[in-house]
Amino acid sequence: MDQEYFDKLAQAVIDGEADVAVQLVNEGLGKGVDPIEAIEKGLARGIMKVGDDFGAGEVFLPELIMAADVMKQATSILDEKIKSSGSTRTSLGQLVIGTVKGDIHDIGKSVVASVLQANGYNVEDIGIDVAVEGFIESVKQNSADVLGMSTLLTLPLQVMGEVIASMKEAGLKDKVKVIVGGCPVTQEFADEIGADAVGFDAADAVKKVGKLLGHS
Ligand code: B12
Repeated sequence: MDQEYFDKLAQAVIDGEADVAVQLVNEGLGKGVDPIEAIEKGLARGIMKVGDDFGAGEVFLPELIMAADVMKQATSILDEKIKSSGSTRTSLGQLVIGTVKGDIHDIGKSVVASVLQANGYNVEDIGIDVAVEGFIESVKQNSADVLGMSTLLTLPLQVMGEVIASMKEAGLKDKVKVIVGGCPVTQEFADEIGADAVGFDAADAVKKVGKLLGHS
């Protein structure tokens, strides 16, 4: 697909036009567009623009919510496509992934979950606003090889450190690798809290999880 197509996708998010976005996504899939490219080159550019304008006080929360809803509707179609593309392989490992307590952002985390699944991992997505105990329980229940935690907000960052401390107390940290991600998460922060890796986007997540589990 050409740049004009990705620009139209971004614009549909900026304009808050769900019908247009869904139509464009379906048209694109019909023409063989790569669903990850549609998210990263199209929809994500749109939502980042709205996010920057929101940060600058140029757009307000209702518009941000509307744009996020368009993004969510369009990505859910693409997520299904991404997941189904990897469904026939044997599992390379079990992951648990969630957004930490205090944060309800789930678009990026869900994209990462779908892309990891498409790349051969079993992924248990435990959702948003997950407390320390929620992560620990799910890691145990799923016998996870890797735990992924996401946050886009500054305040809930500390929860990531609390989860790792709790994993150490429960004797889980030696067996389970931890990868963290989201826009405020840096390599320095990951090192500070004792995470094993940080992923900056979905492709990076696949690369880093592969490395953690010795697949690459
Ligand atoms: C969409 C959005 C929303 C939507 C969320 C809808 C949803 N269902 O998720 C809504 C409107 C609900 C929302 C609400 C709020 N938001 Co908001 N939101 C955004 C926005 C514009 C885009 C986020 C997004 O979806 N990006 C697209 C995806 C694809 O990218 P991504 O999330 O970064 O994920 C990628 C990587 O980070 C990475 N990744 C992410 N997670 C993980 C996890 C792992 C394990 C790995 C390996 C990688 C990884 O891979 C992903 C794929 O490439 C951002 C702007 C920004 N710069 O991020 C603001 C932003 C995050 N929001 C912000 C704020 C302030 C809020 C609110 C507090 C606003 C308010 N006053 O109520 C509330 C939060 C309430 C709460 N308690 O959580 C601020 C945060 C500032 C800060 N540093 O704390 C931002 C930065 C906007 C801004 N410029 O001010 N928001």
